[in-house]
Amino acid sequence: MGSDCLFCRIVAGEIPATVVRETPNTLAFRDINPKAPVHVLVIPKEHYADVATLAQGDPALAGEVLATAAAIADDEGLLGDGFRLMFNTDAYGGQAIRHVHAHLLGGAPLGPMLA
Ligand code: D5M
Repeated sequence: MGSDCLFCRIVAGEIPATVVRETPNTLAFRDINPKAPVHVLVIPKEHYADVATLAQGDPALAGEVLATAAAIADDEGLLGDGFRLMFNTDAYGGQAIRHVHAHLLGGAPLGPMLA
């Protein structure tokens, strides 16, 4: 995808981000507009538009994204109290950036998702 994709540009080091974890195939960085005390985005370095194309195209890589998110939840002290991990997907899901990203949210009670 490259220069048209904001998150590909973060992976390439062309745009700064506060990186909290990097693995050979994934990158995690703090959300620029945090909605919770901990708000981290976890992405595969390879461009997939959304979680459906990622999970269907490379399920092992989807698993690596989840494993990276779990490791950060542990690092950030979220295990035990709990956290939210979510993928906004396409138009109805409210996905603004079309490079798949997991939102890892925690550090305070988040309330019910569907009230
Ligand atoms: O969420 C897209 C998320 O991406 C939203 O919470 C803001 C965040 N964002 C946008 N630009 C940046 C940069 N440059 N660094 C870190 N975070 C960023 P969505 O699920 O697509 O609505």
